[in-house]
Amino acid sequence: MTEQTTSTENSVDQQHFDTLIADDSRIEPRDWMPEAYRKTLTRQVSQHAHSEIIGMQPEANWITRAPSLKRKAILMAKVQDEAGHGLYLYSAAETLGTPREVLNQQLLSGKAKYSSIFNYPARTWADMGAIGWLVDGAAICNQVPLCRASYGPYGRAMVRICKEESFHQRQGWEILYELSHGSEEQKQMAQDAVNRTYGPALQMFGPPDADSPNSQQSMEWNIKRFSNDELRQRFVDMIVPQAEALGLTLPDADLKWNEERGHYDYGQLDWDEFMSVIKGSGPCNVQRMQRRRKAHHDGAWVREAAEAYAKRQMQAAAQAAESATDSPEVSIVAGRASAELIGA
Ligand code: FAQ
Repeated sequence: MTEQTTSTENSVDQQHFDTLIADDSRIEPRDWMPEAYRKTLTRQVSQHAHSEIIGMQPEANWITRAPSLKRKAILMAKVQDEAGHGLYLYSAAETLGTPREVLNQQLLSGKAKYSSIFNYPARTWADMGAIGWLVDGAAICNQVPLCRASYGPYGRAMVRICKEESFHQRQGWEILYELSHGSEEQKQMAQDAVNRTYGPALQMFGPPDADSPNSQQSMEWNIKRFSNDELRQRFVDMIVPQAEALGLTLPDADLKWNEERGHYDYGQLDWDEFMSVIKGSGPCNVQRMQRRRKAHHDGAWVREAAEAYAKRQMQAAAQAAESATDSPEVSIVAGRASAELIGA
């Protein structure tokens, strides 16, 4: 192929891609896409998958200490849902061309990021409520627009994830409601969990727009539909009345309704702390990574067994197909079918 043909093909491909984006259509794995689009999606989707997997840890820690059988069953179901989200997202990321083992290795080696929020400890049972209400709440706010992400497999995965996250948020809100309407000690425990989770939950939306290197391009490609600050504002506006309904306060002295803007103003977040957490120095970064590496190591036999089983199934299917074509009866039926196909 000459160089000229290649560049003509590239520009035709690029035009087709640009048209799909301009029409707010979907890019599918079979479609040509610019390398930078593939790269940013692989980055975002895999980081999202890693977050779901690491995000199981703070809550899994409380399964054995849930205050009742019902609470334990609900929490177990929620943590399993998060594992499922990780799996849908790894599958979506793989359609962009990077194998799951490579993505996993990026997490285990500490090269890949995952959400800052999961590097904070879950100190009391009330944290299960605060995580559900605020962390899953922030996740929904951020992820509902991602259901319309331009990359088909990501957008479709997000639809199911968001439905499950809504249940997660409700169960968290309900835990906090029970506690905040219980004894004084329980109410204090709920308030303390909210005080500790509020700031880090607001930081889940990412750095302020002025310091977000990826936002503009991701919005031009219809991956992100709103900026980090727009979604953060939406979240604050959503949780203020919910906190009132819970009878709890949000730990921000600057939080107040701004009539002119039609939104709540809120105070500065600690962005130095955020940067230190995403660079690996949060309170639980080391512990989270140690636990993940151990789980990966301990799960080696499961992966080996699953691989051996899949190989045997494939061999059995290939053998069955071979003996079926050897049978004269099948050959006659197959011959008839092909004759019908060509109209003979
Ligand atoms: N933590 O230029 P931007 C959940 C990084 S799932 C750590 O603004 P972008 C469910 C960012 O990667 C929670 N790193 O980046 C659950 C980038 O680094 P890079 C996860 C962060 O991509 C609940 C750099 O900073 N959700 O909670 C964070 O345009 C309960 C510059 O930032 C998703 O992943 C952070 N908070 O916007 C599970 C949603 N923020 O790669 C279990 C999908 C930013 O250039 C229990 N992702 N960074 O080195 C997104 O929407 C976006 O990727 C953002 C970041 C909004 C997170």
